[in-house]
Amino acid sequence: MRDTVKNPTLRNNWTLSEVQALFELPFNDLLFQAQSIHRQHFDPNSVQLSTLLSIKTGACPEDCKYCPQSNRYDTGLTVEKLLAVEKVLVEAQHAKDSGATRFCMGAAWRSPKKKDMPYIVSMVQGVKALGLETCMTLGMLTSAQSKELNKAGLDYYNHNLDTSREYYGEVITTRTYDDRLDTLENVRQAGIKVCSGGIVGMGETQKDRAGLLVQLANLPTHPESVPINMLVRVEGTPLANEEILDSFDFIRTIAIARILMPESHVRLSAGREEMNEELHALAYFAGANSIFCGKKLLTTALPAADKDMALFDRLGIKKEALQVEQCDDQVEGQLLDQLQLIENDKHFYSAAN
Ligand code: SAM
Ligand code: DTB
Ligand code: SF4
Repeated sequence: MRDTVKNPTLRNNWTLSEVQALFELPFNDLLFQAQSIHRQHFDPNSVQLSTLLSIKTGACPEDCKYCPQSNRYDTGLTVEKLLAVEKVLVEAQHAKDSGATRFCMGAAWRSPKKKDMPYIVSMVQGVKALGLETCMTLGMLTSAQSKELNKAGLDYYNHNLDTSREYYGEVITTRTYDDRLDTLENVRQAGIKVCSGGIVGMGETQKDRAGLLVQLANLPTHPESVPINMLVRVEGTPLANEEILDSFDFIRTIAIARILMPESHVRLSAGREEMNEELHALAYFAGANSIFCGKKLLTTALPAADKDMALFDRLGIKKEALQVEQCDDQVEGQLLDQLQLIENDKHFYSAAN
């Protein structure tokens, strides 16, 4: 089964030097290897669509140097309190109508407080009842909070390691690398699927990019979803003037994520607004098979959805359909209806077949 990484032949003993050697391969050799592995595990012409919604925006006490939502940097962001559950559900319905199969809700928190949990639980239950997969990213989670969210029906939790352990302290000082690993462990133990990746283009070295991928691939179970974000350089953040990462180094990072975590969805995540169609196509060839699609990421822009769909058409890519094996009894009826609709939509590839 592709989405719960249970295959005992998958490796989680990668060494840094092995991964650095992959980064040193000639570009065509690396892409050939990544594409060959991709084809063994996925339909190469299918890409999963997720939609993001910021459910609580800005005024975050953390100091992540890349982030427009930290209260330490003046980025001109409009701060918003936790959205009402009804408002979230309206947005989730729009996302579903636009073809997304997963709805990701993000909050600018260090971690959720006790008073927030009932609202968060209602959001998960409501979005799930619409027949969408649910994902949240709320900062650090305790074991008890993870269990509560699993019970509510949360499918995925996004919590990024962001960079290598060595470079991490250059970017964030208000929580440790081990805090992040603890949250990933709590989420995994609670039975929620893990979405974890990082950001490139923050001034890190190639060794740091290799170090990040080694950390992710050597987790006891690979994250089911691995977002690779290109830094969005937001005015007012300390990284606003960071040098842009070479496009081919970005593609190499995606290709190596694919090689190391063959059964995971690798997401071409933030930064797409500044990537042209050719770079998108290369990322899909390197093994990226998921994107955020919709009006925006959390606070920054995304390419227009019709632009993404036009490129899918030109490349013969189809949207990945929701996998029936992931649903629970409550939403099965709605899913079957959805699958019926999907059969009539030429953009969809059914991963259930
Ligand atoms: N506050 C929670 C946390 O940090 O765990 C959840 C929301 S936070 C915005 C989610 C992720 O977005 C971060 O871990 C980071 O990887 C990514 N992110 C934030 N700002 C970004 C930027 N400017 N460019 C690329 N990725 C970014
Ligand atoms: C992830 O890895 N990238 C998304 C999602 N997980 C939450 C967030 C990207 C945020 C980019 C900056 C912004 O829009 O605020
Ligand atoms: Fe806060 Fe998350 Fe942004 Fe860090 S990445 S400042 S924790 S919202």
